[in-house]
Amino acid sequence: MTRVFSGIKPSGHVTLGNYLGALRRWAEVDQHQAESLFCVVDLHALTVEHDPARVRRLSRQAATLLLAAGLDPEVCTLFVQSHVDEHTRLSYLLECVATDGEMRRMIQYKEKAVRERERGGSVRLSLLTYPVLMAADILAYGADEVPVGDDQVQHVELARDLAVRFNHRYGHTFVVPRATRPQVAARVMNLQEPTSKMGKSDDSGPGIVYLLDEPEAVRKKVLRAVTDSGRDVVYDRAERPGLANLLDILAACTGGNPESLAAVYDSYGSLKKDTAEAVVEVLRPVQARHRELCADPAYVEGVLRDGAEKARASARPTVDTACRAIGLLPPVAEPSLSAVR
Ligand code: AQP
Repeated sequence: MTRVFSGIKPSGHVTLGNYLGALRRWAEVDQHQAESLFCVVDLHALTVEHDPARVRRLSRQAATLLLAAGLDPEVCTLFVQSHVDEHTRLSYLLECVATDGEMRRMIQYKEKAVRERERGGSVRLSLLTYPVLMAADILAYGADEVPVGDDQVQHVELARDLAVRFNHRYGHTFVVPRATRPQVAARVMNLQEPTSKMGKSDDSGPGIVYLLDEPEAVRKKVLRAVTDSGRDVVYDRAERPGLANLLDILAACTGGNPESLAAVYDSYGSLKKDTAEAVVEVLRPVQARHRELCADPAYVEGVLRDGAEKARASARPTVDTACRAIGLLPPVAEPSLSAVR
């Protein structure tokens, strides 16, 4: 059976981009078609300036939202990355296979390093190396597929490269994974800056729709989305990015196709209005379920505890094999009682 792994980083409130690009597919498709593991990748949230209490809060919230979005712990494994030591064990081994140049080419590193410097902070070493940790997240579970939005495809390609290199040098150890992307809304853009991705750790603003936004806030943000100076409604990502973003969002929310939807509209106003309502309707059941789950935190904790146990059992054999393959001595077993006597 195909195995799927993916994760979400508690670096901010979950956005419509996260939902349309990743979460919804995990819940509606992946968990039913594959042996699936989904993870709140909290260690990744420590790579930039962070508030410890906020990361804990956001980790709980992300896990609750994954369940609210429809992940079913009866059919998939849901857990928190830092609860499973195998991720960091394997990450170091993969750092011994990755190169400095490879890390410095990562687009997210370049963009986030600039942003950290602009905010007056320093760039943490972990921001450079976290794509290796992400490779470990994926390879530890022998995942065949990694469903992600566009922005994470480069990192999954790195995981592929490291798997191939490790296998070549030290013997076959890892499954070589591949990224899968949604057909529409693989990169939802900021409504106010439609040439930039809608990012959860961006300074919050009217261009970002959060999964827990009230309907009125959603309507306001979508109705005020920056569009282009033209009047006709056409789908052209390069020349009309604001319009294309709205058509992508509408298509993703209604199951349509952005090009065909463009032909249905003759004004920006009606497109915005329908898009706003479509988003409100998509978020409504997720928000309702989130409210129910918030009233039962013990249930969420139980899911995460059981998930971590299952994840550990699943990752340990592969990580142990990788340790042996790369040249580490197996730990010396406890002497048995009879041998001591
Ligand atoms: N704007 C987006 N459109 C489509 N998919 C997106 N994803 C993120 N933003 C968009 C996908 O959501 C999944 C979880 O993302 P992540 O937690 O790994 O964070 P990220 O990819 O680094 O992007 P974010 O959410 O904007 O966080 P920050 O601001 O901290 O970088 C992934 O599959 C991602 O592709």
